[in-house]
Amino acid sequence: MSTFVIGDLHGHYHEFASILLDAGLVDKDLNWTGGNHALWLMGDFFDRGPDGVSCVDLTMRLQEQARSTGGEVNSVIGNHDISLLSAYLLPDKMTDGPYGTFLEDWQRSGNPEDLERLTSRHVEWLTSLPAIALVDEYLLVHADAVLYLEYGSSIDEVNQRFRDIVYGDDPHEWDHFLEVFSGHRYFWESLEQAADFLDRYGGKRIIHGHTPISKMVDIDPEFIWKPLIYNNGMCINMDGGIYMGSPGFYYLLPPIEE
Ligand SMILES: [Mn+2]
Repeated sequence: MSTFVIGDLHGHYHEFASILLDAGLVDKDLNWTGGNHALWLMGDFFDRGPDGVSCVDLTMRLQEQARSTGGEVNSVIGNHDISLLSAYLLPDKMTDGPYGTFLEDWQRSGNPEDLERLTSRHVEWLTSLPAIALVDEYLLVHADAVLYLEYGSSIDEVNQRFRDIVYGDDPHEWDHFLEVFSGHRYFWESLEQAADFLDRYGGKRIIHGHTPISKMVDIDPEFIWKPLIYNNGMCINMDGGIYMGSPGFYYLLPPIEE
């Protein structure tokens, strides 16, 4: 059994389908052919791109199909997923920031069609996604940001806190959450910060998305077809920047030898 990881999709459904085909996880009709393999997404299904709802629909359908063959499809939740949820769940409440309501704030990078097509079924699925997952000694988080540490000292605690916030309707809590969830480069800043993060939550490698690789190193997104591995191999950035022109890619988690 192997684990495949795919980074931030941002509504790029066709690229998602191509990556899945390329990985051999689906057939040409996009039905699961991954058997008992696992596939993890890194969150940020929405915004900056044309069709986030179809990305989620396909993921949800593959999750069902994979279950029936002993496989697994899952995702950690991203800040843009939370941002869309805020527009759906508390559209008219005011944020603390300069842009007015949660709906107006979301509209700056959101696709109106996604909000129109979003159903309670999608919302239920999105709100159930974990913030952090430990998969074969790899610690998966969407963002390379410090916020997780603010919300708990164990994986279960952080996942529970995330859920409490999205099931709640306190605009200040939502607002703060969205703000700290948009931090970047926390692991890139220092190897110690990354090591402490692993000490806190467990695992031997951090896998994240959220910060396009071209914003860390000087490479044209069109030529990014593999993750950026940094901090002596401790950190793996999966965000090729599909919305900036990267074709996207999958990463097959190698066994960790130490
Ligand atoms: Mn993000």
